[in-house]
Amino acid sequence: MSDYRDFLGDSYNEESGEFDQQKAKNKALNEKEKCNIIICGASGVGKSTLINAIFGEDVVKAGAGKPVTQHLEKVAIPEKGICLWDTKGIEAANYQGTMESLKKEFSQAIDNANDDSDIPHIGWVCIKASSDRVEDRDLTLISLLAERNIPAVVVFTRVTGKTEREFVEEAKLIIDKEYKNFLRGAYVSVNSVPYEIDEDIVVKVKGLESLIEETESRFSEGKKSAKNAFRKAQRLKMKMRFTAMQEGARKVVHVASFAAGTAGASPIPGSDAPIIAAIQSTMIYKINSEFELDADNSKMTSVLTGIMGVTALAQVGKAVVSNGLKFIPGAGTLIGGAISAVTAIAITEAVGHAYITVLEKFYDMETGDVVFPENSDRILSVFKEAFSYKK
Ligand SMILES: Nc1nc2c(ncn2[C@@H]2O[C@H](COP(=O)(O)OP(=O)(O)OP(=O)(O)O)[C@@H](O)[C@H]2O)c(=O)[nH]1
Ligand SMILES: [Mg+2]
Repeated sequence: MSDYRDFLGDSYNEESGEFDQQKAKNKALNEKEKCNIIICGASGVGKSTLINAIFGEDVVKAGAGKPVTQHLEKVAIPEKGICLWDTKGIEAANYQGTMESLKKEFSQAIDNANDDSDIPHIGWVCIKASSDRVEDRDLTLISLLAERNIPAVVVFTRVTGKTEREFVEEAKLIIDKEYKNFLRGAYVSVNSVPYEIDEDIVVKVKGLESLIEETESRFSEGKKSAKNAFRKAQRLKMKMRFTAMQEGARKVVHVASFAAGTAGASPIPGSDAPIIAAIQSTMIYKINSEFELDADNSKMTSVLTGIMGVTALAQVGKAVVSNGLKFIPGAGTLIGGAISAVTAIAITEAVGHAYITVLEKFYDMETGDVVFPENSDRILSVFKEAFSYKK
């Protein structure tokens, strides 16, 4: 675990005592657990529709698509902790040429990756169930993932009736001939949007939750944090999302408290109160990002000021979060100078857990989002009620 310097990074300047909220916020976002998913399939099979159905309507629009190469596009959405790789332009015409270049581009992308954070953790191969047959290109796509040992799920899209279901059964047999050991039955049929056959006959959305379950079970043992990121990012199994967010936030509190302990334990000239207040503010930003909450800066300033006011760090804490205000060296004497490691840990834990309670309280289980009330006083009163630290 990291000491307070690593935890704060460049968001806190020890010399000047300046705390930069924006930097803390960015750091929180950068350090959020991430999952890379590659979604492969021919044009028009329903890749974008599927992504929106799983991760929320705004995903494809919101993510600034970065065309990496001709046939690969990466869409990074740091707030959601996901990066989507989308294959592009795989058409029936000249598919061989296309597949050759995609293979090359895919290999290069992986060979050039700096580390695990640049490699897909999981792949979805989409095949339209209203097709006539399984195409070579679909098998090639599966082979791309198999060669690189990227766990995959084959997703049959637009499964809207008996004909499609029959296609799926046949397709599974064909694919299993070569990839049974690799896929181990990871086939899911979905209908990502309601399909209207006639005015009074509509095929409902289905299969999406199964896709989430199947995907979850496919992550390799060593990819816990990618799996957590996936659990938090998907928006259909809300209980799973909420639990994963809570667990992530509790981990943040643990790490932050440890960092606060290292500040309490080291002989810092002046006082360690400002540093501890900065750690707690950073922790709160990290908890926000665990819950995918992007509250605006002015609201967060008043929330943080209020929270610091509740704790023993009142005087300094207020100074830390008021934008632009520098610390007066020795300000910590206001609360009696050095803080012991034990106290630093205990206060930070108490602040963290009370703040998690706040987000739980304003979490909407239907939409999967935290909705803060307009009035920060309501946020603070929940915090005060939950905060228990007695000297
Ligand atoms: N009924 C039904 N329609 C779907 C489904 N998936 C996609 N569609 C429709 O198929 C069309 C193409 O879907 P997209 O999601 O744009 O396909 P894509 O794979 O992203 O296509 P490209 O980005 O062009 O490669 C859209 O009109 C979708 O509404 C599905 O599961 N069920
Ligand atoms: Mg698309």
